[in-house]
Amino acid sequence: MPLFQFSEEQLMLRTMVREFVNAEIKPIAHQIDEEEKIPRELIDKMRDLGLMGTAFPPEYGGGGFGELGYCLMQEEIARGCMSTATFMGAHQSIGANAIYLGGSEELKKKYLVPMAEGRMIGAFGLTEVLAGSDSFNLRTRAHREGDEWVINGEKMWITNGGIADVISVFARTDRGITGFVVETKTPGYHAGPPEKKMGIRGSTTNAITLDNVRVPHANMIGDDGRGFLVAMKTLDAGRLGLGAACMGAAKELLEQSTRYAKERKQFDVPIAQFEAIQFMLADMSVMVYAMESMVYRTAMAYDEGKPVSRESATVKLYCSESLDRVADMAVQIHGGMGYSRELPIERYYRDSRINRIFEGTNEIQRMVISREILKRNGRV
Ligand code: MYA
Repeated sequence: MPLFQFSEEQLMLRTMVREFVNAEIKPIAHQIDEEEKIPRELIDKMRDLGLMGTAFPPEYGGGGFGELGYCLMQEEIARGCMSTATFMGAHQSIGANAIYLGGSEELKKKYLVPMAEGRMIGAFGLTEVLAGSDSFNLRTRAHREGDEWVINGEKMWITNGGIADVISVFARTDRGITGFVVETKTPGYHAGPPEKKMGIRGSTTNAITLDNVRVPHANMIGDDGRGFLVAMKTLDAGRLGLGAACMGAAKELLEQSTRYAKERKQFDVPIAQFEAIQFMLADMSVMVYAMESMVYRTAMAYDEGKPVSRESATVKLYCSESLDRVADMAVQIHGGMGYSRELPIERYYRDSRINRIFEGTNEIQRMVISREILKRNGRV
C-alpha cells in the first residue's frame, strides 16, 4: 500500500531519474570512487535532463517540483552513487537554495537561473576552522568600499569548492553575519587541493581562501547582518534532502542484500533461510519504512510552507544513523564479499559515514531538536 499519494508528474520524475541512474550512474559509480572524480559529461547529462534545479519554480529556471520532487530525485541518485548525490546537494539544496531563500529578484535572475539550468555549478561556504558546529563563530570578514564588498578569510570542507562557478559565502560585516554570492573566477578566490577522504570520494571537497575578493553590493544575499538566518533556513532544506539520499542508499542496500541472501548458499541452503539473516533484513526494512515516512511527510510540510527545523533535524539524524546501521548489516550479510572492493557494498559503507557529520553533526541535530522540545514543554 503506498504511504503517500504522489502526483503523476512526481512519479514521472522519479521513473525518469531511476532509469537515468540505472543507465548512466550505477555503471560508473565504481569508477567515480576510484578516480575520485565525477566526470563532467555526467554533470552535463544531468543538466540536459533538467535535474540541476528540480526544486525551484520554472520562472527561476527550475523544474517546479519543490522539495518533495528534489527528495525523490536525491533518493534515486543516492541509490546509484552517494558522491553524485553529494555533488547535487551542495549545488542545488544549499548553494543555489541560499540564493532562492534569501536573495533579491535581481540576484535570483543573475545566479539562480543559470544554476538551476545547470549553466553554473554552485557551492555553499559557511564552515571554517573555528566555525564547524559553532557556525556563528565564523571569522571571514567583509567590508564595504563604495559599491563593492571586499571579502577576506578561509573556508574549510567546501563541497564542490574546486569545481563551482559560484559559491554562497557567509562572512562577518559590522552588522553581523551576511551572505554574498562570489564568482569563483574573481581574483583572490583560491581553492586548495581536493581533500583525501574515507568515502564520497568522487565528491570534491576543498579548503577555500578569499584574499581581498571583491563582489558588487548587489551580490549580497538578503540584508546586511541577516545571513545567519539564511544559512540556517538553507540547512533546514539541506538536512531534509540529505535524509532522502540516505533513504535511497538504504533501499538499494536492502535490495542488494535480499538478492544476495537468496543466492548465496551455506549448509546447502540459501542463507536467506536462516533466521539470523531474515532478522537483519527485517530490521533494515523497518528502518527504510520509517525513513520513507518521515522524509516524504516532512518534504510535504516544507512545500506547504510550514517551519520544519526540528523535523528536518529529526530526518537528518534518524536517516543518517539508520543508513549506517543498514550499511553495516549489508556488509555482514555479504560476508567476505561485503568487505571486498569487487562489490559496491563496501563503498556504500564508507560513503554512509559522512552523513552523521556534514550539514551539522548529529550532536548538533540533537541540540536543535531538544531546544525546540524544551520550548514546547515536550509537546511535538
Ligand atoms: S554545510 C555546514 C553545516 N554546518 C552546520 O550545520 C552548522 C551546525 N550549527 C548550527 O546549525 C548552528 O550553529 C546552531 C546554532 C544550531 C548550533 N531557522 O542562538 P542560536 C536563529 C531560522 O540557536 P547557536 C555542510 O556541511 C535563532 O532563532 N532561524 O545559535 C555542507 C537565533 O535568532 P534570534 C534560526 O547557539 C556539506 C539565531 O539564529 C534557525 O550558535 C555538503 C542564532 O541561533 C533556523 N533553522 O546555535 C553537503 N536556527 O537571535 C552536501 C537558528 O533572532 C549534502 N536560528 O533568536 C548533500 C546531500 C547528501 C547526500 C549524501 C548521500 C547519501
